[in-house]
Amino acid sequence: MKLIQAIVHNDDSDVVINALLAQGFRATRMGSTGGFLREGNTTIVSGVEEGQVDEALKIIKQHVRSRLHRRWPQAKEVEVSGATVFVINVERLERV
Ligand code: 2BA
Repeated sequence: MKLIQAIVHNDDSDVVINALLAQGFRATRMGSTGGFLREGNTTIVSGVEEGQVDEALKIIKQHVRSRLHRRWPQAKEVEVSGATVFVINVERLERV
């Protein structure tokens, strides 16, 4: 089993979660804050079988977009990716 941890823009989070759930995935949404921009984003956590990782990543990619962001008027623009995704090995999952 794998744990997908996807950091997405708040405005994309509903549509990503809905699309994952519609395809039978389970997911948890966590409010988070980017360390650099210090703005709210959403971390979506989903435990999936190894063979489902690619499908879940495809769904995430289909429902996010990158954005240019400027922290203050004089600052350089940065490109915030649609999703920053970690895929982590899960030793064990229990629902008791
Ligand atoms: P933030 O940390 O607020 O970063 C927002 C965007 O600012 C980044 O977009 C990147 O374009 C830029 N940025 C971040 N750190 C920078 C630095 N030290 N110098 C110059 N520019 C910098 P993304 O890379 O797409 O990241 C979007 C969000 O994903 C991040 O928000 C953070 O919440 C998370 N993230 C990205 N990489 C991560 C990592 N390696 N570990 C944990 N969280 C990460």
